[in-house]
Amino acid sequence: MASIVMPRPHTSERPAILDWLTTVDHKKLGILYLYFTLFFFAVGGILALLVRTQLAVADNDFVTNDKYNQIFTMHASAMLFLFIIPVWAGFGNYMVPLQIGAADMAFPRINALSFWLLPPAGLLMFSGFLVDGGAAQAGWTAYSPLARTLGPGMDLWIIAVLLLGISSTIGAANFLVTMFRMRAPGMTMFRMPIFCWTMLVTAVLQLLATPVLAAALSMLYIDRNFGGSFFDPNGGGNVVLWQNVFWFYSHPAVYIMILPGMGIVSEIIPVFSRKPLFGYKAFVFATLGIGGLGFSVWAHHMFTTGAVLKPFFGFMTFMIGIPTGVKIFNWLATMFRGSITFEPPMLFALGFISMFLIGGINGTFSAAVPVDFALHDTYFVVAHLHYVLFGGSVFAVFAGMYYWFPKIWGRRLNDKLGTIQFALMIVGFNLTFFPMHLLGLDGMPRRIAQYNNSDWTFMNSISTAGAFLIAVSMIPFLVAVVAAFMRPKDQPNDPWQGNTLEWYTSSPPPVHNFDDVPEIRSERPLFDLRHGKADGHR
Ligand code: HAS
Ligand code: CU
Repeated sequence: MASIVMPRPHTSERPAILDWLTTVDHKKLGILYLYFTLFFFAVGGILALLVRTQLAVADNDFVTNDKYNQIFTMHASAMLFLFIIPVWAGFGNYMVPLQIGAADMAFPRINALSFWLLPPAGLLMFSGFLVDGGAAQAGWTAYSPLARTLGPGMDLWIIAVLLLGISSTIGAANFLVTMFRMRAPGMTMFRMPIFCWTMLVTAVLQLLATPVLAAALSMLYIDRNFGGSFFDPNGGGNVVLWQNVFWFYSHPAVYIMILPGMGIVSEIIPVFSRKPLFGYKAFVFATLGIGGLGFSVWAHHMFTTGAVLKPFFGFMTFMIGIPTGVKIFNWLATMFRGSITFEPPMLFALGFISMFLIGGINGTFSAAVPVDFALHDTYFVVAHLHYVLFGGSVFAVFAGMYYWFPKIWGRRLNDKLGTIQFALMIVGFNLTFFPMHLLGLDGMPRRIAQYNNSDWTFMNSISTAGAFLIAVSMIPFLVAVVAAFMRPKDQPNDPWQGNTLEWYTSSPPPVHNFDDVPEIRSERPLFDLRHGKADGHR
């Protein structure tokens, strides 16, 4: 069968800035998402350094309690809502249409709307620092009754998170329709790249869970501004209700934050091991399994309220380790006897697997109810969430950056700088977060501005030093990016000998993505082409 010729849209001659502001091209929107989210990664990072400076030693008074609460709340809110969740929409926007052989997303204008909801949300959330009483300070979980009583910064936070929720809901619908309706001929569902599958399941989770968050936030807004008492026992409300609705969204949301990262790692491991992904279908079903089980574990955040069915939620939480374990096994089996090379994308992918494994297993500790009663609200949980979210998600973001940079920007990031960044980051990361396990076991509570136990100073100062090392690890990355942009675009279509369709077209791709799409006979169309198993223009 010959290759399929794609239609070409017109290209327009407009000022570049106008072009960026009005673009509906999934690639440009993807790039805007990446710029936006990396900006908030930096903002969140600076707030984290403030948190760590305050906690470096016992009885520190670098910031007031009140400021501290704002800082840690806005740190987490920026990292989760303005960085990790939308960064996947960024990679997804750029890569999903390319990987399935489409010319764009299904609804390009809705796609632009999904992106343009983010900047006002970011502005609103952070403008809290300018109003009376300061920014939100009830944690990213906004627990009531505390969240009912705080100043207007809390309202700004609620509206911002609502906007972000709308953005991810319509974005999710767009991804689903794109993957269901726009696949190139021959690209069956079970030939879609794993990254697309993880975006698909993520989109389903977003579509089902985010409206619940929107409802929760609306109730909180009504409680705060219109005399509601959803979460006020004095008016017949229930504070645990907030936790139920919040976690019904936010536990699935932790998989929203990790699944696409797992997808990226699953793209990288086979390419740099020169082997097909071990157990493609098992991987897809494991992803679906995590998605499904993800809705039945939320109450593991609420064991200590005593108001949930502990054996059920404990058991389900253990169960969710199984599909995740399948994935770890798949990645290891893919590497087994492969001819592995250690370019930066692979280093970050390996960092992901090892660090996420630690985070996953220490999460399972808290699934055991009696253990959770000891660990809940201690630094152990903070260690867990950072091993999965930084050791997992953030390592995957950088894996994806190094891997797809040549495709997106036509230039390759310097390997040496990437290796240095990785080395600094993994050391800094473990210095920062490993001691938190020990502090948590020793009973150090989380979400405190000060501790007056000088026994905890040693571990805390190591942790603070590690945080600054993580900050330093961003320098080689920035240097690599600047250096790359100072060179002309020189990347071939397929610099890594990839497997998936995005490597078929030029780097960066033309506006219409593909001049033609090769025959697709497996989940590795480019491998098939290189080995003469399919037709294409090359
Ligand atoms: Fe979690 C709290 C349990 C995955 C993020 N998690 C959090 C918070 C965040 C977060 C942000 O059950 C704090 C929220 C807050 O601010 O209060 N989590 C788990 C479990 C998994 C898990 C069981 N979490 C994630 C991911 C996240 C994330 C992914 C984001 C990216 N988490 C909890 C619990 C709490 C919690 C409690 C509440 C704690 C508290 O008290 O507040 C699983 O999905 C992890 C599965 C992965 C593995 C590793 C690979 C599996 C293999 C198979 C064999 C492993 C076995 C386990 C048989 C398990 C290799 C061995 C077990 C032993 C004990 C040795
Ligand atoms: Cu959870």
